Amino acid sequence: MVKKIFSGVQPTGNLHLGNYLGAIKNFVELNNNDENDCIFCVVDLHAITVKQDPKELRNNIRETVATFVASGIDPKKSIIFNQSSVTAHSEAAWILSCIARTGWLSRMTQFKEKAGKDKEKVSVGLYSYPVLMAADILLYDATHVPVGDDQKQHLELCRDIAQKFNNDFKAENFFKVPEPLIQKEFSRIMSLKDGTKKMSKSELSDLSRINLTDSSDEIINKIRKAKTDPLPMPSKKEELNKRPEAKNLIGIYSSLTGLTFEKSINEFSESNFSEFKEKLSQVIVEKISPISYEIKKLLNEKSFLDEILVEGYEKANEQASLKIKKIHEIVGF
Ligand code: AQP
Repeated sequence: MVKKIFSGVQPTGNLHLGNYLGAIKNFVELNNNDENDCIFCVVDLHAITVKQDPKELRNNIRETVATFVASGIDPKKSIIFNQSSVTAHSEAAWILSCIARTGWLSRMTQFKEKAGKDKEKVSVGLYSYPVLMAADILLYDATHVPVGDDQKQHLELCRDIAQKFNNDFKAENFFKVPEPLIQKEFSRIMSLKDGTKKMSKSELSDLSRINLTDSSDEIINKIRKAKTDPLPMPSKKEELNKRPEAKNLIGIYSSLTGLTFEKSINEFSESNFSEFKEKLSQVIVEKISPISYEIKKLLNEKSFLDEILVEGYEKANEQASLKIKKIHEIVGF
């Protein structure tokens, strides 16, 4: 069966190792499988749920496209486009927001985390963000959605919205109910400064994350300064449950080398963190440096990046326009 893949990344700058290991690495594998039909979206409408500087946003959109291509996504094989260019996304999001229930949205933990204590002051868009995400996916009849573990709840909401729309309008199978594609292990990369918080673009401290554009020296320095605990490296997997920072660093090592947790633990069992950190930096530099080099090179080829978005827009818009037309008919417009 052909898998129809859809996923998105926000052009909010500072794309990091968490985005790469949790999502983009998986996108590349899916792109490389000829049986898949992939769409990767730069979700700029999602980005503006928090304040963005227009000039920076424009640059970040190009940088996200450059990151996709530098990581190995082939724009001739997969559709790469910008969400705001296909107006059906905003339109479908409004229609689906009349299907989604406020009770469903108020259970979303990412909103609670991002809004923090000041819920009254965040944008309405931040609250309804998961409905727009459902529109993104459902417009293309995506069957599979590769995301990091943090997006699992939003995907469940998307499934609920699809099913309710189909039931309410007696439109059996009109919206495909998509499956999440979440890696079983290492699907949530944590901050280098706090192993209980996810690695994130918006975290103020740059030392908390490895950016995909970091130089080798920056990577080495950040890993050297990464938080650990006073104990030697663990000798058993069970020990990691109480040692979040060690678990995260070993997880990053395993994810990049393709080794299991157990094999990585055995390799460094009871040695010093400094020895492990040296090897970890080396592995990260080996993986990230070529991507970083390619991103920087592509950022000087603005017209090439813009052409990818124009071609992607044409293909995505063709599909989304057909679907939104059918949605209009079903709804009674
Ligand atoms: N720490 C992470 N570990 C694993 N996967 C992650 N993803 C993000 N952070 C991690 C996955 O990356 C994809 C793109 O994410 P996004 O840019 O759309 O937004 P996000 O999840 O909100 O990313 P950030 O870094 O946390 O941004 P801010 O700080 O702005 O909130 C998604 O598939 C996501 O799961």
